[in-house]
Amino acid sequence: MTTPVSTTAARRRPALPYAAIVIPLVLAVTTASVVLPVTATAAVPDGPAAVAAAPLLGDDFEDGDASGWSTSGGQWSVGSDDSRVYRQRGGSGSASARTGDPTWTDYTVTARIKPTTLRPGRSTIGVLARLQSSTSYYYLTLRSDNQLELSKLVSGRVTSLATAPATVTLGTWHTLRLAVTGNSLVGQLGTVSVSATDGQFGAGRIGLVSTSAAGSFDDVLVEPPAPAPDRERPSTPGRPQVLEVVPGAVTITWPASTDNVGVTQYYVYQGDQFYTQWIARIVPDNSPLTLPIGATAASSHFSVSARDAAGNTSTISSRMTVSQPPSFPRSGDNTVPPTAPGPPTVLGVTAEGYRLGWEPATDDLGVVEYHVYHVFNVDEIRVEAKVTTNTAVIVPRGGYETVRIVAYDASWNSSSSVTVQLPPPPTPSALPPGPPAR
Ligand SMILES: [Ca+2]
Ligand SMILES: [Ca+2]
Ligand SMILES: [Ca+2]
Repeated sequence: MTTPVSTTAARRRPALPYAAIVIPLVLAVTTASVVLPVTATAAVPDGPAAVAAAPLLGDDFEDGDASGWSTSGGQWSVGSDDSRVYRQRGGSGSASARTGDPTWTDYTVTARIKPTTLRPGRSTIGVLARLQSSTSYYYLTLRSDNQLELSKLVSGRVTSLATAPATVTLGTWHTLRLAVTGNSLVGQLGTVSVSATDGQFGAGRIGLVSTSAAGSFDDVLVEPPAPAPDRERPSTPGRPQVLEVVPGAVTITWPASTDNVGVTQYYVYQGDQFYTQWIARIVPDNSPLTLPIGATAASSHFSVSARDAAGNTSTISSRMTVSQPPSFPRSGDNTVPPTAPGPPTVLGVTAEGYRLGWEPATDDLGVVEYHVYHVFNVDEIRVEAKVTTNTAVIVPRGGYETVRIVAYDASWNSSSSVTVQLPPPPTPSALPPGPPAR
């Protein structure tokens, strides 16, 4: 019997019917068939890739009956082959068996068909779709003269819509597939396909047909059209938020993105200069995420984009910026920041670089750490040193460069700072003359 699949899963056998079916290529000759030593593997869609929506109907006849089917012409009965099959034994005249729902519009009907009697000429056997009455429908058939034919029957009058050469072999299973989608009609037998555009019948039941032919039918399956691919990108995620900053790391989250299907990934971007940005992590959701902060990053910025399973990517969120944290754990809840340290001056030039010094900052609880900010290459900014005393060594880069000192107390309150220009590195001509060359 036919099984409406809304209540139970399709009753098709999972392994055999829709797996790859090997069809011998047979050269059609009027007097004899010559079997070529070549086989074609018909890649009939199966498995997770093709199964997006539940089938509308499936019947493998293993329950031994054909309830749900109505017939006209022929001699229809459920019998045994390699499994239970629906057989049409009448080898003359037209026969059809129909089932399904007259409101079905777009779908694919698939069936395995084994012709057992084909008469010379235009003997046909196949599947039908969008049935209006027993004499009006679209149908896809195997023809005894080795053609795959897509046709339309209107009040009993046949219009051939498309044909393609195909190999039709008595006593062999053929998987026929007819897809009706809007005005598009596509028939398939393995790698052979036929198609046409016709809008006369917009909806209707499915069925099995034969004309001057007998055969067996099995594993009838009706599936809704594959869902349209998701082309809608997720919404832009919200600006990341800081949950916690500790020495060398920050923990962030962000307001989630939404998508018509579903967000599957977030790309988390990080940068340590205005113009830098790299993918720090790819994560499945906006759960708290801890990321390292580079030791010389004056500040680090974070932003995220969302992706769906189809690979659509949202625009990137607004940036959130975190200053380089002190190198010691935050303690206490003091709120009074240190005073600004004095302007840094170059105390001397050593092999390691410039030795800087500054007047110490003061704080109600005490200064714990100084950060030396160094700007060079116009706009590149680094924390070149984190020190506990009021001196530090930095490497001059040349060109216009500035430095400033920020003081931190134990509660990570930070001072203001005074920016000064760093003098250019000494040039060789300014150095004292060396010993005369010999
Ligand atoms: Ca069966
Ligand atoms: Ca989407
Ligand atoms: Ca303080």
